[in-house]
Amino acid sequence: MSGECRLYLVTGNKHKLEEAGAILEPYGIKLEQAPVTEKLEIQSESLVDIALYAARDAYRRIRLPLIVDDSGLFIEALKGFPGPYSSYVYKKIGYTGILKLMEGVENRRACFKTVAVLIHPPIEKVFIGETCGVISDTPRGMGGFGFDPIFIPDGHTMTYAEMPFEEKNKVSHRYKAFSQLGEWVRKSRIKCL
Ligand code: ITT
Repeated sequence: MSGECRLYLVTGNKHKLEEAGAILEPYGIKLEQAPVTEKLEIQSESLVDIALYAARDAYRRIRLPLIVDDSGLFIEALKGFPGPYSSYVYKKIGYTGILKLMEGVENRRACFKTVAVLIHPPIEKVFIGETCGVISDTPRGMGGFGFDPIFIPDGHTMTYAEMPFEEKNKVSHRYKAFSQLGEWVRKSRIKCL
């Protein structure tokens, strides 16, 4: 790879774009919002399948080197719920709904996962990041987005939403997936726009 590399993120979520963009910057990658923001979301238990399907569909439509980020919160006591349904569940019941489901539940273990799929034909690569921790008893913090106010990553006392942007971006599931992606692009010989 030489010079700057421009890649497109297919998302309607500006927080994802900000976080992933900041993670990829040190790798010489400029992340831009793709000209399509709607992802085709199939129903599946697998984030990898959901992300791959959405990425292939988006590529057919825009024909630009792109990334799809599909993420989810997997709560052990709820058998992995909301997992692949996180987006829908967040819109319907939000984190307060999740806290209600967790009332009186002692096991508060949970993991956030990000699957980032890069499509740059003929290349198709999948990068996975996971950060585990616990669900807090009450929502805390104003930063971040989604379920951030109720997730405390292992080794920390703050929720993601209490952490400064840079700190969440050093420990998060998204950081783990996108830093692998950045590393891979840096080492590869893909041609960039
Ligand atoms: P796009 O599909 O347009 O990219 P989305 O927000 O719908 O945006 P997902 O399908 O990946 O994204 O849904 C995952 C949901 O999980 C999302 O709506 C958030 O509520 C939540 N989520 C994902 N990443 C998160 C993070 O870093 N912190 C907190 N919540 C997150």
